[in-house]
Amino acid sequence: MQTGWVGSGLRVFGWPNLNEQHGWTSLVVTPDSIPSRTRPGCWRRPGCRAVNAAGFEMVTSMTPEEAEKQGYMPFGDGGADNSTNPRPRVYTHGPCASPVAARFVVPCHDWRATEQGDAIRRKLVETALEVLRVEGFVVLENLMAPEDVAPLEAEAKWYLENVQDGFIPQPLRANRSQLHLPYAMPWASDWLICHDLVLELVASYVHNDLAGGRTQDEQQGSLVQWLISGAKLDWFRKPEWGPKGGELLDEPPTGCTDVGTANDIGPWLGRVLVTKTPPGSEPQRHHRDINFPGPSAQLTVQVALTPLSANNGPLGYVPGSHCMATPGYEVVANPPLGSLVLYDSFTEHHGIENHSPQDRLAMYYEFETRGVFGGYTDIHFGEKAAMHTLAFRSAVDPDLRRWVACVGGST
Ligand SMILES: O=C(O)CCC(=O)C(=O)O
Ligand SMILES: [Fe+2]
Repeated sequence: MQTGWVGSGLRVFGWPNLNEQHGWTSLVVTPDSIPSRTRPGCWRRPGCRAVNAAGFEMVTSMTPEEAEKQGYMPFGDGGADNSTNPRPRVYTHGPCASPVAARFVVPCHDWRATEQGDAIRRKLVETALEVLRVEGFVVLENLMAPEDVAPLEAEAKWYLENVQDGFIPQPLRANRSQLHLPYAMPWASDWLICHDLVLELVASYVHNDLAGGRTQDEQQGSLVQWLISGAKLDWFRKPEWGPKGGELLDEPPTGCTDVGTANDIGPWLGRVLVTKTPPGSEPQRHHRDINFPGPSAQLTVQVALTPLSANNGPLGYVPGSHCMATPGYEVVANPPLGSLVLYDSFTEHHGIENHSPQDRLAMYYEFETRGVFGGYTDIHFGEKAAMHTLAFRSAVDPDLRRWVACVGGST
């Protein structure tokens, strides 16, 4: 645990408790209150620590079979939420839909009926960006044609049941698993991974470049400054919080993403995965997918492949938690097929229980700035997965970077 003096003379003990309400003047934490990450949590043995050159704790990379042999559990304990006091939930859709949840949903059906540059599209971009910035996630309802998305579920099912050589399914919290998708049809379709609305939102939203060239301690120090300053997203646009030149920026260490180059800022495509939540899966613990370098550094896109219902394993999000709000309830996003959910990976969320008799499958892809610690090694998803990651990036990044150049600095 780090201790230190920062800013206006406040004593800050480690990383403030991200899960509890706190005032700006009393940031006292214990190691237990540091939220654990999802992705780097695979195969963790208590007491066994290895850190990379930026000071981030690495996890063990191995196959699920090896892990079982050695008695490792995903996330140390499986990652299910055993709390007896769950947060109240509101639902965006279905029979339990609540009017309270309407503000997280942007109806995007009209996107398909209009052209680039149309005023309707401009309005949709503005509205979705505002929801994302204020709430830390946004539901893009009916953005894609359900008939285009529907066939993907069977494709994903086949792919999960016929794991290809060089790919390894890896566990997530509470019985879920994840497999890297191949750069092949239908996953490589433009309408799926290069959607103009998604890319413009990513380019406009993702602007936290703190991770570039900084150690974990440096990122933590900066993030405390951010908290003290009032936790506003635009703080990260200040030039002093841009990437820091040096070896860590030139060659991000293992576990930190090497997207982009040392001379560029803003987002790039990370990985493209499919996630399975089997029937009977328990709710996950609330978590952030990344802790450092805070919000607007990584944005995840969820494309549900199985139609979501209230209890077949959709995700619950804590609105405003990317900027440290703790509203005391969560929003379960269960929109119709063809909808997307975009969430800041720093927003608190969790997969909720799957009480249906079927697997719930979803595609995820994320966008991130250089240096963000995700904890993955290149071989985590199998020795061939990295090659497919690169192929996805070469397809998506040129379009994305055009958007970055176009909207650069927008708020
Ligand atoms: O259940 C899922 O689809 C993903 C849940 C999740 O948030 C995670 O494992 O990080
Ligand atoms: Fe997650």
